[in-house]
This record gives sequence, C-alpha cells and structure tokens, in this order.
Amino acid sequence: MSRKRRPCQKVTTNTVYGGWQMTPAEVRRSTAIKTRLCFVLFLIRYFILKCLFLTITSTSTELSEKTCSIRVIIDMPICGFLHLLAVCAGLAVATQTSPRLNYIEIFRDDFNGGYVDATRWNRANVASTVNEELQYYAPDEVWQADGLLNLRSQKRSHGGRDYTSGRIDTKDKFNFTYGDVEWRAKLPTGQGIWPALWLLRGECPVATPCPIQFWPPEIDVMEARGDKPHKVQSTLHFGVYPNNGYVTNFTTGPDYTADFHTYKVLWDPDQVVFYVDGEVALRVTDKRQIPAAEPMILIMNTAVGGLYSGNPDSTTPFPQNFVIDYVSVHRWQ
Ligand SMILES: [Ca+2]
Repeated sequence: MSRKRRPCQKVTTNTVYGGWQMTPAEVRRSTAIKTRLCFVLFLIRYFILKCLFLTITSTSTELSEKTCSIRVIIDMPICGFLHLLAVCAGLAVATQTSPRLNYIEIFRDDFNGGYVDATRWNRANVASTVNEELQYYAPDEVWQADGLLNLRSQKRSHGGRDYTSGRIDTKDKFNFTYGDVEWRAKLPTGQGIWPALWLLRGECPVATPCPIQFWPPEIDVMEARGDKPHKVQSTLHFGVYPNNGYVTNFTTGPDYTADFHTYKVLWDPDQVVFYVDGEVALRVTDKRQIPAAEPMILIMNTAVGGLYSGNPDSTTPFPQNFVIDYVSVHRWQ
C-alpha cells in the first residue's frame, strides 16, 4: 500500500511511510528534517502574517513598507521564539507518542517448544540439484531446542551424497505479498558452508531449479560464505529470463558466525530495502527491478559446497549449526 507523505506527520520508531517500516536511524533523520522544515514554514508564516497585520495598520499609522520590515525583525525574536518553542515541543511529544499505524505482524516463530511447527514449516527431504551443491537435505538435521532453530550440516553419507544439511520453508503453508521480514540468526562457519535466509515464489519446487516462469524474483535477505565470516551479502534477482539480472551488496562487519545478528528486508511497490543489524545494506528503487505483487515464501537453509562458496576441505569443521532465534513478518492490513 502506498501512502503520500505529509509535512509534519507524526513519526515513531514503528511508523510506516510509503508502505515500509522505518528503522530508528531513519526515524531520527526524518524527525530532524521535519523539524527543520517546520522551522522554515513557521518563519515564512510568521513573516507573512506580521506584514499583513502591519500593512493593515499602516493605513492609519502610515507606516512605510521599510518600517514594516524593521518591526518584523525586532518583534520576531520575542513572540516568534515563544511560538516556535510551542510548535517544536508539540512535534517532539508527537514523535515519541504516536501509535503504530496498522502495520501488523502476520507471522512470527520464536522456535520455542521441542518440535518444528509442521503447520508452518516443511523440512526438506531431498538431495539438492542446484548450484552443484553437495548436500542431501535431511529432516533430522532440523530441530528446535532452547528457543532456537538449528540447521545442522554434517559430513555424512546419506541419499547418495557425502554431506547432509537442513532446509525448511513455508511452501503451501505461508506466503505474503509486500511487507517486511526479519530474522535473528548466528551463522555457521568454514570453507564450503553457505547459509541463506531468502524468499522465492511459492510455485518454486524444493531444492531443484525453479521453472523460469516463476524465477526471478528471488530476494536473498542474507547469504554468506563460511570462509568469510565478516561478510554477508544482500541480493535482489529481478527481470524475466533471459533478460534477468541482480543487484547486490556485501556488508563487512563483525564475525557473523560468533554471535546473533539481524537480517531484514522491506518490500513494497516502491522499493526493496535490505538491512543488516538495522543499518541499510542495499536499497533498490528502480521500479523495473522491484518484484511484482506475487506471493513469496520464506526459506532457511545451509548448502554445502557448490558454485557460491566452493566445496568443503580439510579445514572445514563439522558439524556446523546455523542457529535462528526468530523470524517475523509484518505487513499493512
Ligand atoms: Ca527464539
């Protein structure tokens, strides 16, 4: 849903403009801009009203236009400053107290309890046939404990493959069109380890090539190479095959395999914005690249080997765990 912005509109850390949610940093910038805008508008309004008043009174007092200007300058610091304080104080209060505007959490899993919620998630049971990956996705590599979802990767012979790993998705159980998705997760590490948090059209099959009529779009909220623990990648695949393309950005930061971090995307008709730990990692505003209003599903997985990260070697520590604390989806309702 697209909404027009209004000058001096109330803002909060949860306020949504143009259909997407603002981060605290963006709210602070927006508030500063709006405060300056209000100040300028106030000065203009004050000057016009003051001159109108003096112009009227000048018919009896025969004040010249020059005198009017001088009086405005003299009077403004006195009553004008008080007026400005009142306006900006009201703006500041409104900034802190405005309620959330119908931006609804439509999906959330904190991964509490002893079992993966089968009403929401599918645990893949298939060998990957994309990207020259080496793993078999085994359901027993996906489990919950202590409020965390674990996707484990092992060197284990199973289903004709030398490695097993975990993948879950919401195919046929949950999808959404426009909104935001946020994960909090700690990444696995090691050569040939490829964790990902991403979105695909619901029609795409599990772990096999998606038919070209359904791909792109693909929104890779986070993917990373286990041998580069200080980098995460944000990517939007767009277009219609064979005229498809992608925009991407690498974020360099702390060791993302050492602790939990947040990965988020906002998707609406006007833009797609990726965040890492609340900071913008990639913003796409070209309407030709923004996914159309198609239902998208959530996917979490760890690939082992393949075209993105290369194959594991003797340095790769096994087993590896991709640990997810929560996933949350919001959308205008
Ligand atoms: Ca949790």
